[in-house]
Formats: sequence, C-alpha cells, structure tokens
Amino acid sequence: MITLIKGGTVVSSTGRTTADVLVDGEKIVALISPGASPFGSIDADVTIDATGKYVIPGGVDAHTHMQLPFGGTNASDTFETGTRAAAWGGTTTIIDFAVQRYGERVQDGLAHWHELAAGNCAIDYAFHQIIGGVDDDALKAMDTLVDEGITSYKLFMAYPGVFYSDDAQVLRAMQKATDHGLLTMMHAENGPAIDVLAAQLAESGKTSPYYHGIARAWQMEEEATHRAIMLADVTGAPLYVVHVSAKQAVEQLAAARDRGKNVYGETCPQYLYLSLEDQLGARSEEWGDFEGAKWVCSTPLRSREEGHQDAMWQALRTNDLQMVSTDHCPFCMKEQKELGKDDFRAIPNGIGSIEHRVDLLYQGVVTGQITLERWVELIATTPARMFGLYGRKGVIAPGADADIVVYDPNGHTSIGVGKTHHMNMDHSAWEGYEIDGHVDVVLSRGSVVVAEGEFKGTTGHGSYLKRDLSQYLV
Ligand code: DUC
Ligand code: ZN
Ligand code: ZN
Repeated sequence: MITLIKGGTVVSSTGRTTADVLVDGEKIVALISPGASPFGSIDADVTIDATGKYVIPGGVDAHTHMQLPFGGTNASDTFETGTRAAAWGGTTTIIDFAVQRYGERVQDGLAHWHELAAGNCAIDYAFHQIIGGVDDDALKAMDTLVDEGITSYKLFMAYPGVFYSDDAQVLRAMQKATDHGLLTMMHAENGPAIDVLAAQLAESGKTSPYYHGIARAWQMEEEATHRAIMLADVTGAPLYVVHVSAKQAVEQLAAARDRGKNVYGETCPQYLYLSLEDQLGARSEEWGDFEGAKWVCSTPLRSREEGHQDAMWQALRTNDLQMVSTDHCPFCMKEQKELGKDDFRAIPNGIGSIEHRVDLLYQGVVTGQITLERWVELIATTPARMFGLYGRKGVIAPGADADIVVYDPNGHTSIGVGKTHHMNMDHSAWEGYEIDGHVDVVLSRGSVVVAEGEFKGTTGHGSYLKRDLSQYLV
C-alpha cells in the first residue's frame, strides 16, 4: 500500500522543507522535492493533501501512566482509551511505566504491564520499569531489563511506603544501571520531609487541594534534584529527572551540565501553563474550592509570581531541559479525586494531558517562545533519541516508521469545554484552552488513525517496541 502526503512543509528538529512524503506499507521510503520525483508520477493508493500544513514526525510521549495503581485507585485511562486519545492529539508512541513495588518481583510487574497493554493499543508503545522497591532481587532483575527492550527505569525519592527509595537504595540501583547502560529516571522530591509538612498542614485544618503544593515546596524538589545529581555523579550513572517544575531544580541541572555531567530533564505542559495561584483560585459550582483537585499532581504546580513557568520555557530554549512529556496520569473527579475531599493527602496525584501535549507545545511556537524546529525536537525527536527509539521514531526520513502528523497551523482546537476530548476522564485539566493549530491527519506505521475529524485506527494496531540504549549515554 502506497501513501503519498503531498505539498506540505516537512519540519524536522533541524529545518523545514517543502516535500512530498512517500510511504510504502509501514515505512517512509522517500522525501521528494516538488517536481523532482525520481519515480515519475506516483500512483498512490492513498493521497493526503498537506498544502499549507506542517508534516511532522508523530509525537513521542515518554512519560505516561495508564492504569497506574495510586492512592487506592487506578489511573482512569486504560491502554485502549489512553492510546486512542494520544492518537487524536498527534502522539504515535508512548513509553509507559511498568510498576514494581516493595515486596513484588520486577518480572511479575513487567509481565502484568505486558498483559495490560498487549492487543489494546492504538499506537506503538514501550515501557520503562519503575523500581519501587530496591532489594537484592530487584537489583538482580535489572540485569535482564535491556534484553526485554527496557533501557531506562524510574526511582522515586518521594512517596515513602509506596514507591520510595532511600539514598542507599538509589545508590545501589544507579551502580547497577551503570553496569548495563540503563538510564536512571528520577522522581526528585524529598518525600519524607514532604510527608511531615503535609501532616502538619492537614492537622492544622489546611486540607484543601492548594495545600498539596504548599507541602511540596520547591525546596523539596531542589534538594532532591541536587542529591540525585550527586548520587549519579558518584556512581557514574547518567541521570534524567522527570517532571521538573521548580526553577531552582533547573538551576541544579544546568549547573551540573555546566560541570560536564551527563544529566537531563523534562518538564510537562502543566508546569508551563498552570500555576499554584490558579489552583488557589479554582472554584466550581459542583466542587467549590475542591475544584483545584483537578490540578493535584507531583511535582506540584508552582507559583507564577516566583517565575517558575517562565523559567521552564527559558530552559526549553536553552536546552537546560531537553523535552516535554505529559506524566499523563488521569483520575476522574467523581470517586477518584474526591477520595481527598476532606484531606488533600488522599487526592490521587495526576493530570491527564496525553491528547493535548502536541497542541499545547505548539502554542509556544505561536507566542514566540520556541521555534517550529524546537517544537518538533521537544515533542518527538529528543524523546526518541533519549529513549532508544530514534531512526524508527521521531524523524521523517527514509527507513523510519511512517508515524506522521499533518498539522494545520491555521486550524483551531477548543479543549475540554464539555466532553470534547477522548481521555477517559469526567473533566479536563485544560478546560477552556483555545489552541491555534489543529492535528488534521495522523498516521501510525503507515495506517491512517485520525483523519477528517474521525478516529480511523484500531485497538491492537499498536506494537510493543523493544528499545535500544539511550543515544545520550557517553
Ligand atoms: N506524579 C503524579 O502526578 N502522578 C503519578 C505519579 C507521580 O509521580
Ligand atoms: Zn513521578
Ligand atoms: Zn510519572
């Protein structure tokens, strides 16, 4: 089956060009300059007119949590609903987190994650491994992760009693990671200190969602980021800090990078657009000031007055942060977020954004915060390179998988007013956002999965991707 995407502006992380993109089956086979086809006229089975539009590699969201067990419930998107929503939003690959908790075997956690995902995904998927209980057995299991196609794993310096690793455990895991070229991903917040602050706030009657962010002060993120960098340095492990939200944490990463350390960081749309002040002011008829629960996530939203959001944009420009993932971890307000109605500590942590990441980041192009090329780099190319998928994903080039988005810069997308999104949530954290731009057509391995305002994909089309080592190892 031959597909031709005609007349668009093909945008890569390094430039843009007017070209037709020729797809044979699941692969891109050529980029053809206008009037320069070496194949003569092409008799395509499917022709997609991209005139006036951008043709970009499908988004790679390297941080999602489908069905994550958290706070006595599970993230509300399944692999089926979450990957379908991803496709709607121009994301064609996710890297989700297989879970191991203390006392569980890593192999069992991973096998369970394969069971949840296999046959249910609309787009391709890969896994990182959460190691939520570093013990001898878990360390031994890390020896075989690369063979499973899992070349990165996540530790938590937060959530004591759930996923938490103390410094000794972090150190031992990082030592093991250096043996195998695994990339260490770190949730960098000082969990034990946060839990004390959170308990003190709750005991003094400060129980609304806003206090989640007060307890998880930026100092807790800066301190843990610094500690993670030092532990990584001592072990020689490369480090990737997830969901960076505090400008002081970025300063720690930038300072380490300036010293030549192999450290990286991502931020998420919520830390670019939403603030602690927004959360304090959130009210609705249905939920009163509990409305702010829709924005309870960790790391938390930060103060706009303190300039954290501007600092995240700046770091994306200066490459002190290298990419943008969602940390997609949706919970409904009813029966899920409302578990913490009387105590913010019981609100399941997470925001659903998988459908909106490509659009939300494109607003950075519209407002002049980032270039068109940097947009592609942040949402597709660097995630693919960082997590061992580049060549197949993250690029429009001969030999790559035909994961392609036709993006209309003159289109418009209204988010979340009523049920306008496709994530399995009863609300949207992005309600009211008006987007300049629109995801028009999405291809996943050569198959059209979104076009003409319709989902045309199939559950089960998505394949498991065994990943190579990160290209950022030195
Ligand atoms: N942060 C969240 O907001 N949700 C899931 C886990 C995490 O670290
Ligand atoms: Zn985390
Ligand atoms: Zn996460």
